[in-house]
Amino acid sequence: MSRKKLLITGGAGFIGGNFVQYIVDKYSDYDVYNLDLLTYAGDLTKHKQIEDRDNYHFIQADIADRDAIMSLFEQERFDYVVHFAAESHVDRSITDPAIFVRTNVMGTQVLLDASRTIGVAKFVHVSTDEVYGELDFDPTVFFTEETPLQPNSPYSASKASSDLLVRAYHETFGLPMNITRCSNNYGPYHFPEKLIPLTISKVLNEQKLPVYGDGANIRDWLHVWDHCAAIDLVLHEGVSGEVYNVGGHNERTNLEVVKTIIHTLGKSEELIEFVADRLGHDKRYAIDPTKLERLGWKPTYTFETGIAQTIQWYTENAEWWEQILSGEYRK
Ligand code: NAD
Ligand code: TDX
Repeated sequence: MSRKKLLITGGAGFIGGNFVQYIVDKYSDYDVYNLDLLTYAGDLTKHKQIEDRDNYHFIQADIADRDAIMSLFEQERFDYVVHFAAESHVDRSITDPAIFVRTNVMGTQVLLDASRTIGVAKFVHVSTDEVYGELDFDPTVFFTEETPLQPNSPYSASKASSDLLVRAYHETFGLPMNITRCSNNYGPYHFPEKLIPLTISKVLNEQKLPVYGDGANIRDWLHVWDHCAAIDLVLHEGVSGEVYNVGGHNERTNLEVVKTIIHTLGKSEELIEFVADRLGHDKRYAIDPTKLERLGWKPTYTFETGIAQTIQWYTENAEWWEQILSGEYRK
């Protein structure tokens, strides 16, 4: 079998970084190209173990740089594209929406143009359950692939826009694609601005833990390695043109998540500090993953096993998140 060329965008970030390592380890017959601009969220120290492998290549580039992306595609003729690169933090999208439109919408469009012009066997667009908007607290109702898109934040609106472009390039130009919509990920190398890594790092430093509003908002947590396996399956087995939701039925209120971390690390709940709520704060996300399960996917972590593994990882790898918090990683 001939070698395959796989382009992974955003492979210096959290999920893309875990996916790069997963693929490089699993497929020695794939040449993996990690394309990343190295924004504040990108960090290559996580790839020390694989950076010398023959089947791993890093390219520093901006997905919105049309000339650079077109010439790269002409030169490399990728078989597959898995697209993670994005501005990903909801709070930042409230203070600075413009960069979210540039990266998430225009950047995706540039990649789509390059993919359809040069031709790829599959374009997998990694999206989010946040494009469906919010659910109320009725535990019998979930997001399915048929739920209408009703994004509420500038971040989710930019992701929904990119989803629609991917869909349109399939319908109009026949681009082979899948869209995955995943619930909240957690696990190793999660940037410490997001709830779980922020809370773990602050508990370890005995600092106050900011909980927005009353802490009753619900997220559906998925271990990043289970997400990687889902994307692998969709890339190879997903029916072109289809959307797949990814989630593991692990709904928790934010307060439950924070208290679990505090108790696991043997600290006091007095660290919790209720702060002003996020603007437009979505109440609840919850995924129905039946369609992906029918394709053959099943999560291996429960929230209990996954959060225990994650807390242990952050405890044992303090030098990774400390260099992020100090800004040292930017050097
Ligand atoms: P992240 O912020 O950790 O990483 C994003 C990466 O993209 C960084 O390495 C950054 O340098 C890179 N990047 C940003 N702008 C770029 C540009 N213009 N050109 C090239 N690279 C650029 O994000 P993440 O949490 O790993 O999320 C990855 C993807 O998964 C995103 O598309 C996000 O919307 C989606 N997603 C995330 C979650 C989650 O819980 N984290 C859940 C569902 C979906
Ligand atoms: O300090 C905090 N305090 C707090 O109460 C932070 C950072 C968050 N929160 C709350 C807001 C959310 O209800 O915790 C919940 C999780 O917040 P984030 O970690 O910022 O994640 P969320 O906004 O749910 O979005 C994440 O999941 C979906 C990712 O960042 C997105 O990229 C993904 O699409």
